[in-house]
Amino acid sequence: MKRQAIIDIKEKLIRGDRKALSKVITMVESSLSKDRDSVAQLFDLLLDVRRQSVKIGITGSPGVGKSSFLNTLLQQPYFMNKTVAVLTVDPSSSLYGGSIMGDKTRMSDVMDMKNIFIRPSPSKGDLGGMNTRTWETVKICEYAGFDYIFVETVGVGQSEIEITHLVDHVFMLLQPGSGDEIQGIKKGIMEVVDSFVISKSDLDKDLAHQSQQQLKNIIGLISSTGKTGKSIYKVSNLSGEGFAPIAKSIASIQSKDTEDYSYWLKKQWQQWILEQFTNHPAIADISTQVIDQVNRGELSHTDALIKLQEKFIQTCFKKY
Ligand SMILES: Nc1nc2c(ncn2[C@@H]2O[C@H](COP(=O)(O)OP(=O)(O)OP(=O)(O)O)[C@@H](O)[C@H]2O)c(=O)[nH]1
Ligand SMILES: [Mg+2]
Repeated sequence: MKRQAIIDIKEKLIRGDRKALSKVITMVESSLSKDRDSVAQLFDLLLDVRRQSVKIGITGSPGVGKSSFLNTLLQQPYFMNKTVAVLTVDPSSSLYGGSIMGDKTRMSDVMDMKNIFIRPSPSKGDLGGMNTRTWETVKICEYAGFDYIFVETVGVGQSEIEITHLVDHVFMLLQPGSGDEIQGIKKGIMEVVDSFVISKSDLDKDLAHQSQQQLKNIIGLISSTGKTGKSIYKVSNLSGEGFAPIAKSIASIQSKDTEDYSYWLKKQWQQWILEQFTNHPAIADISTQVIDQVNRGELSHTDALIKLQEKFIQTCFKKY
């Protein structure tokens, strides 16, 4: 993209032009070096723009009701005069199945609302999750001036932890009666989730209540004081029951001042180094060889690692 075109698109983006926003997100998602170059120039131009959106993560198992939850939440009166971007991180992995169409239809009530912008964000093989492009997309939406940015992501372990580096507040959705699921939530994840939501409570009200109590007990146990400040809501995404207190709590969420640039920057250069390493012809050759030797029992895995490390140092640092 020519310099002037980048300047123009920046101006449109910060005015909130949706077409420009979509175009920039497509550029962010592209791996072509010309697009990466335009994105770099654009971020450079945006450096002096100060914008802050409240960023909220919605996580939970596939099918727990995340998109339906957003569909109902965004129809609450509080959001009527707010601008909102919804990014659904779609795990491209065949294991979890793509659900772009699912997300669009589950959010059909809000899809055409003027204040709402919905965009599926491919996770490009990052299982269930966030990648540095997701972070860049969130930044771009922030520059576009949205009051709120919601990120929907399937909860598959790592992504629940990682989402905390992207948003100010994390909601985790659980199905009623998912006792085993509740027991199985790792302590680390319990700690990073800010609010829990028992969804689909219309299916069985008693069971939903039981799940809420069970979750309360578990959360109390992991905290030394018994008080965690974490809320546990109970909703029906279909009837809209239980949403008023959630909208109220969202109204009081403050955007964090400290941005997690360092986390994503580190992830970005780690990915880059890994690509350089694995795509280097000399490394590719030797790694196939050593893997074969290890498989045949001719080389120990520890020696294989040493061989690879030596090759890496020879290849990448010989100039210095
Ligand atoms: N009874 C009932 N069904 C619901 C509720 N919320 C969602 N569903 C149904 O559950 C199914 C999955 O809902 P989604 O909103 O697509 O769930 P999701 O978590 O976004 O799914 P993925 O994005 O595929 O992980 C759909 O068939 C919804 O109609 C609810 O509150 N009550
Ligand atoms: Mg969904």
